[in-house]
Amino acid sequence: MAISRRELIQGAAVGGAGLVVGGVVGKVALGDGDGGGGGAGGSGLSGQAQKVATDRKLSADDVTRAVKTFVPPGQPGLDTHFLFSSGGHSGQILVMGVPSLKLLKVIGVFTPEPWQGYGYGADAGDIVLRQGTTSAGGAVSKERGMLTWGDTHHPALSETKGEYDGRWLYIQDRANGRIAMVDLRDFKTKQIIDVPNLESSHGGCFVTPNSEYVHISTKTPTLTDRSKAASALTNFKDLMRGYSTFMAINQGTGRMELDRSFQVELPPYTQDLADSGKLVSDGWVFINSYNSEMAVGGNAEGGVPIEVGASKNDFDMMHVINWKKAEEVIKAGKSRTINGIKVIPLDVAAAEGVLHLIPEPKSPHGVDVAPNGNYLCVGGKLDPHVTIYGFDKIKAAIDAKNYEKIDDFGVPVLKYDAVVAGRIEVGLGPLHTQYDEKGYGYISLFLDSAVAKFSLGEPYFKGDQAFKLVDKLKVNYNIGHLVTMEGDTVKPDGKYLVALNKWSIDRFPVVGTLKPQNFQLVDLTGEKMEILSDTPIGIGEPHYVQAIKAERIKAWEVYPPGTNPLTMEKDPNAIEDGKDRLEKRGNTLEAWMTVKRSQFKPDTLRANKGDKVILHLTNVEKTPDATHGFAIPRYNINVSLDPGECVTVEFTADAEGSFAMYCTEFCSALHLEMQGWFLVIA
Ligand code: CUK
Ligand code: CUA
Repeated sequence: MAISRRELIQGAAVGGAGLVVGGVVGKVALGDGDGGGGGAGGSGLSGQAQKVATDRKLSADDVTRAVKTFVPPGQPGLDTHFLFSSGGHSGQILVMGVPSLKLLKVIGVFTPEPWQGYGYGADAGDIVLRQGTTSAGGAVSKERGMLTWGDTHHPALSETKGEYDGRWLYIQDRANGRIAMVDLRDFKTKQIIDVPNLESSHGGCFVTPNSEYVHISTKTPTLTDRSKAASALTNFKDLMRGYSTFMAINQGTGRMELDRSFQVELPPYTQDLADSGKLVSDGWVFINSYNSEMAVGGNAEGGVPIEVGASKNDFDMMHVINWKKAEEVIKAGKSRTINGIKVIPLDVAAAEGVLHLIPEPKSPHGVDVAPNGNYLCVGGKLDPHVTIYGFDKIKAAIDAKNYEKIDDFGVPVLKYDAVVAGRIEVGLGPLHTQYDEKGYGYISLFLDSAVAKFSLGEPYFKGDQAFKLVDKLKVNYNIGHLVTMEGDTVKPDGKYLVALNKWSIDRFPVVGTLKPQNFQLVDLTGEKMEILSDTPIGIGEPHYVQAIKAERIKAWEVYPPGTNPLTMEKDPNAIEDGKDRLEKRGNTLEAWMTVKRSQFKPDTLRANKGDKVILHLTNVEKTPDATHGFAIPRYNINVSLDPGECVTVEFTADAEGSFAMYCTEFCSALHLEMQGWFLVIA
């Protein structure tokens, strides 16, 4: 099945002419019953159900689809999986149920989130957002002020032995090269780190199989000396570098620890998607790249646009990193500390066998490791094939030093023919691959607006059953990522796939000029893939999603009394019911307040203009869902207090007047009475 480089280039040219294989198009059932079942009359329904189906013009197929995805009132357990979706430009994470695709939660991450009071009023969210702007890497951000926006792309659930364990969730900010950690006990963001030496990011996040590290690498390379911007593009090769970052995870808290983290310096290509090895390839990570041409654009200065310059070569380079070896190199003291993180320089990485490169066809996009850890599927983007590498072959080529050349940066490039296990023509614009438990891969085809299903090789399929296109499904439209249930763990859970479509065009009512994204739920249980539902996403452009079995999530319903969500421990300023008090010391007003149905105690706060105000608020409720809010109009203060939660708000009373502080959650029949006065006296 291995194909020589010459054949490959010729094949790509032919394939580029638009040969579409398979041609299985999902038949869309319209209201008039052309869905194959001849209207609901053929459905075997009886009585009232039949009448409703007929009245609503639902075909038999529609009824089947509805039955497969319906979650009846009061039966949340019928959603068997959770989706954790990036929110794209919203800087958030969306949590949805599968198969209903109902939205369960929006988690504020890089963007203030008003309902949860995330980032309004010196509460935990505010602290996290602030730290996420000014932590180690944030040189630019420190000068420019607090970042209140991020572009979330790739969520990563924590893993134990290559399976999701439901403890933590990480996500990266593609725009600013930052990474965040969410605790799945309370679904709240606990930490944002501005990763040193990353101006932007793409590769990652993903965790290593036992959550030792969460990985994040550069997108566009970073200028290594900020004072040399004038020659950044003319001296690109010397001044710019990529970085692969291994953020060490504290096994108790899930937090990332910069002093145990490290980076591997990379050539200034544009590093793209990345994935972690698992099982046989545990200890390794793989990062795609494009623009190995190092095109810099400059169309106004006589140069060619980046899209042209970056598409010149027939091959780009996959980066193969041995992180266990990298750990040894660091232990041996061969790293340098740059901006607060240990970095293995490019020449050391090459010399010590930490970094190898592999040619990959034409500006690829996703690299995804199969459940057995041996196959790496690369989506060609500009090449109509999925190229499947074998880790066994990669390992053998590294051991035998089977190099095609040493590149300009001193990094050995493995022989392409020696490491490819198979190539399958799948269609136009292949991007990302997911897997099921039977040895099939599912790859998204952006240009074809389709999902292609293909078979892997041994041990899953042998002989002519291996590396074959077996099904193709049209989706609506222009699919980016896709996700199968637990599809990038060592044990995928089959059943469903969700297609994350960038364009929805005619799938939803017109809601103005910006159209929703379209999540399409696909049934994988039959011989042919089949679309079950469309769900509009109207809050940013999700990129990647991970799907986890619902039973793995063990979220809390109430906090133990007085818990500070930042530490998940009892806050020293938390109080019990009846222990409220108030202190005025010089220019400081400090209050320990209780919050419960339906009053704040104390409910009157008197400050002098210019005073520092410190409010410790404890929600003393123990009832699930008994959340209260606390808002002070005009002061932009708005926090949410879940049952048991303790939050501290600090600000300066700089505007005089009377301000009616109030509870923002409709918590009881006397919710409207849950208010008080904040008086600022000149
Ligand atoms: S990228 Cu968005 S479609 Cu950031 Cu994962 Cu491929
Ligand atoms: Cu408390 Cu409304």
